Amino acid sequence: MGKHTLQTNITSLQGDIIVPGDKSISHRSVMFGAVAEGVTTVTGFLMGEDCLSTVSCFRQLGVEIEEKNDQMVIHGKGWAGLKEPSEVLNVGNSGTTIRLMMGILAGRNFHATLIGDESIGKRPMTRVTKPLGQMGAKIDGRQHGEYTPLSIRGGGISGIEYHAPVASAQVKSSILLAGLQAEGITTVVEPEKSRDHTERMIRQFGGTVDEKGLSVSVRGGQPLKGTEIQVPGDISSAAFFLVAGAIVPNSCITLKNVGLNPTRTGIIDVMKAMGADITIEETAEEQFEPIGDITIKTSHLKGTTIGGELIPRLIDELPIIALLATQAEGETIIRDAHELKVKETNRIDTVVNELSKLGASITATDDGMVIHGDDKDKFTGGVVSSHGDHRIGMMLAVAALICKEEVSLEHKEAISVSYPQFFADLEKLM
Ligand code: SPQ
Repeated sequence: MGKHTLQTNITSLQGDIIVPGDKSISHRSVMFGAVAEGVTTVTGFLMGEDCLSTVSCFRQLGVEIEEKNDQMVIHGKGWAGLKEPSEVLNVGNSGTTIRLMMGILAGRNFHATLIGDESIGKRPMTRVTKPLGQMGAKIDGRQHGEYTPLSIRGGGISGIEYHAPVASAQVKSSILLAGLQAEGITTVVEPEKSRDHTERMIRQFGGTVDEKGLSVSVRGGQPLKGTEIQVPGDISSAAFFLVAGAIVPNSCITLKNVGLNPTRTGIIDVMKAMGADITIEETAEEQFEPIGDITIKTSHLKGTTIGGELIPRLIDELPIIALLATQAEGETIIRDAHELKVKETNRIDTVVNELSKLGASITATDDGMVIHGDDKDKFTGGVVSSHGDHRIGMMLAVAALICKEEVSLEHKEAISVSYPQFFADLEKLM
């Protein structure tokens, strides 16, 4: 494991960062490319460990995927081109890989076993195994299909109308991917809108999808055709620099090429409400996914309340938003965020425990946290851990920038899941 000493006492961050490719879109580009007919070329693919797990699983399913310079080239042969894997499929740390791949495998009449790392072994899977089972797939796993290892034999599935108990793009996408192979129409109704990359991807591959409010439907049996995908920068990765720029004194950072899909931009809304000095220049017309450059400067911040429909639009940014709130005047309340408990770690506990070690005053609640601001001078130093969670690791590296004393990070390696060059990019700004 080893401890990594983080940069502390930083007095200014200045410069531009080209944000690496969006993780959610990179996963989906490979999955759709694999089941489409013909060649798909993906530019700006995120070479992070999670997306590489997706690539290796689909290679095991018989799909030819080439890495050419900064492109991934996928030679899709349609749904029927997928073959029974001879070995277990290992998704590593990636919840997106396992849940979306289950939706694809639900329509395939062969057997597959799926495993992941220790964190994946604790993440709930009946949220997808139950609806996919209702469609007709045969799935089993530890605790009646709740935990890995999972085994699946798909094929002969029928469309359903599913009212999802949680707003989850992974649940929605898994059911839609099965629905594209099912008899009839498949509909998912969500309690709140989650990220819509799968819906956009279906259209990009020449398919149709009907969206009415919180309901999304697909017809089974429609052909998908290989295409070109330009992956925008990941707003969830940009988020660490947005917060760093807002809280480190005398800073001005421009984040280039960031995806601005409205189902993902909750952090921008929250930062503006808190008084952040943030400007956005949209550079690409809305087509497949909107893109732009974001500039952030240091400013005085005030506390806010975050809950309701905003939560799915910033769920992965809540750890870094919690840090931001420690530097705001007054109290910030995060609620309706139970889902944080079932991420790579229980992100309510890991955020509260690790930030408390550095001097923050922050309290866990059943569905979020309460952060008491005005801690600017309270941030000292200490030994903290990512607990194997990439977003916790990067949040702590940003927290260290405003610490007065030494900070060491345990399990730094987790950051490679979504942002392998994170520390190199951070150093460019110093
Ligand atoms: O893939 P994984 O491990 O689930 O990754 C995370 C992350 O922080 O990178 C969540 F832990 O992102 C999810 C996100 O929280 C990625 C995702 C997607 O691509 O569809 C959707 C969200 O999860 P969910 O459970 O709300 O659908």
